[in-house]
Amino acid sequence: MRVNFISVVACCLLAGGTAHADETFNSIDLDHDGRIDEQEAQAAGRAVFQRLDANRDGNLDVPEINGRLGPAVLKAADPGADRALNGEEYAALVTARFKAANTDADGKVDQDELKTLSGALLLLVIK
Ligand SMILES: [Ca+2]
Ligand SMILES: [Ca+2]
Ligand SMILES: [Ca+2]
Ligand SMILES: [Ca+2]
Repeated sequence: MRVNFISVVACCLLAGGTAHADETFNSIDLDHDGRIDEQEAQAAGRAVFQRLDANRDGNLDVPEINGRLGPAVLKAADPGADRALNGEEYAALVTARFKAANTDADGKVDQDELKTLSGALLLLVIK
């Protein structure tokens, strides 16, 4: 009985998580083909960039990034080493994470790919 109860709870939690993920997915998947192409990822990335750029100077500095990216990630994504990401640097990061998440290299990230660790890292920069 106890095992059954736990599996029912786990089932509901998973279902809830999926419903939320679908909502996010749909908002990024602009043409609703069930997959995210690089253009859609970049459009979502630009929206995130604008949302995070509180002082609208075209750069995300460390407080604006607000823990979303760790220091090592920021350093790697910031070849100019000014400790801030401009739009171009941020777009390059989105591209890199998009490619990493698209494990079958078919040009699109589907829902299963988005559920992987690489997919989670992609979501961090586009939602
Ligand atoms: Ca799509
Ligand atoms: Ca800024
Ligand atoms: Ca920079
Ligand atoms: Ca794919």
